[in-house]
Amino acid sequence: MELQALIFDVDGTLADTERDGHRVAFNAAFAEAGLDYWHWSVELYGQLLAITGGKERIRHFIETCQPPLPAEEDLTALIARLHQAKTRHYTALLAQGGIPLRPGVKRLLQEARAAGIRLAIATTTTPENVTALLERALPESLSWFEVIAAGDIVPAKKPAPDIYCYTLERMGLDPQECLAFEDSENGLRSARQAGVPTVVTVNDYTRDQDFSGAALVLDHLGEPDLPFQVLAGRAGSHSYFSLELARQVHAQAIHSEVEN
Ligand code: XBP
Ligand code: MG
Repeated sequence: MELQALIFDVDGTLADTERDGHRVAFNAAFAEAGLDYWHWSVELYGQLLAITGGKERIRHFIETCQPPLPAEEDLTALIARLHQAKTRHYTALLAQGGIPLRPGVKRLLQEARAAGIRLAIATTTTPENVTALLERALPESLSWFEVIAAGDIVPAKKPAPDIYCYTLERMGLDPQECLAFEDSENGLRSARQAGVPTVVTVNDYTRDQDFSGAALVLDHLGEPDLPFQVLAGRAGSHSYFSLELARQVHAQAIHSEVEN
């Protein structure tokens, strides 16, 4: 099957948004609500990232760390209120400073688009967050993605395959006609369970996770003057991730699935 589309995760993949973006916004929301004892350090946040989705992550924190809670408020209402504030802080933070796209992302998007390869997003994050990121980092790209599947649009978040299944259905594509880009084990599991071959670009929070089943694992997509490092899989003589390499990795992945 020919490669028809690239499907991108957002957080950690398009941009390094977690440590200096989402985490900071969660803490700002906690402080604003007067929850003085709630603070997610860089290290604690790394552990909390095992749970995808901001609302789910707050609930997990409450259940496992048992921080002091404000009296007389239903837990679901408290979480919803904190998460709304967090989204406000996060989108404001992006609008002010912006978080740059990771190496090679813009170049690959442009190359794919010029070649008529279809583009989509499959993410756990809230839709406003995707818009805020891209509006600042690469505004024209918002119209390049024919599907932006985000947040609560499916009830089961990554590592469940639902967000990828939804994206594939909307695009009318077979999973084997696509290549996914993820940065985490949860994201990889989501894409693989949906049957989509997946390239992983790791970051500081995800570097040591289990990426078995990935078609290729890199430190980043690379640029002509910033070669990537191959952490698993084969990239031949390539030193940055081009559409040619995307086609090659996709073909290898399909071929090895047929063999296994
Ligand atoms: C990203 C996430 C998101 C963000 C927070 O996972 O887990 O929850 O951390 O976003 P992935 P919200 O990259 O695998 O999609 O607070 O908007 O949920
Ligand atoms: Mg991610």
